[in-house]
Amino acid sequence: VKLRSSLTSPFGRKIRIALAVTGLDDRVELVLANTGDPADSLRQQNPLGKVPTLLLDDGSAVYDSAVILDLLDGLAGRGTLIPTEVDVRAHTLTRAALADGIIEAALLIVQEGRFRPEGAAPNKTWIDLQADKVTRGLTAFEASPPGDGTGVEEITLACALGYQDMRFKGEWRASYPRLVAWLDGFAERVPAFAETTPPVT
Ligand SMILES: N[C@@H](CCC(=O)N[C@@H](CS)C(=O)NCC(=O)O)C(=O)O
Repeated sequence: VKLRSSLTSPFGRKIRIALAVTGLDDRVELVLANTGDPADSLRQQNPLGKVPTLLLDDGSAVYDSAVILDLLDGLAGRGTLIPTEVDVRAHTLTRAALADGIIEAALLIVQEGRFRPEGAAPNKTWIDLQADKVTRGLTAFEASPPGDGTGVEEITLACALGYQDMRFKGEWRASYPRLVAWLDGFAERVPAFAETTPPVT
């Protein structure tokens, strides 16, 4: 089994942490992908050309990160990463979706800059629309931080906060003290969090 990802993708980081948490990491080889390279086989493996993409031994691909996490949960024993009880599961997956949405909005801000034509002004309307999603999302988590679990909700939020650290100089830390404390605790419980810190790019 191969994991196509980059060292900077926050969605890929979710999978790398989940592999460590479930102990499935020795069954999966990380094969770096360059999403910007049309010649990278990633686009054949996943028509969307996105990471993370998991390649199974039969050659089939599993994506996106939420689906990969569901597969890992099944392989590790149902309930390891995602609760099985119907209502708890829906609420936990909603919180994970909120954390995913925080990552997505932050990524859209980064991409606005990356794909902005030379000399063009920043698209403030777009940036504000996305930044407000991040603010509202982090405010919601600050009001009720996750507990001390290591499941889909906690892993996804940790990656969302880690992405804020990487791309926005950790500015979130001044406004969300409970999340700072929560992330410190998560990092202590889950060594894979520090081990997957993105390289400075
Ligand atoms: N919903 C997807 C999002 C994955 C995603 O957006 N990955 C980014 C890197 S962080 C990517 O591959 N971007 C390249 C592209 O969209 O062409 C997931 O959870 O896996």
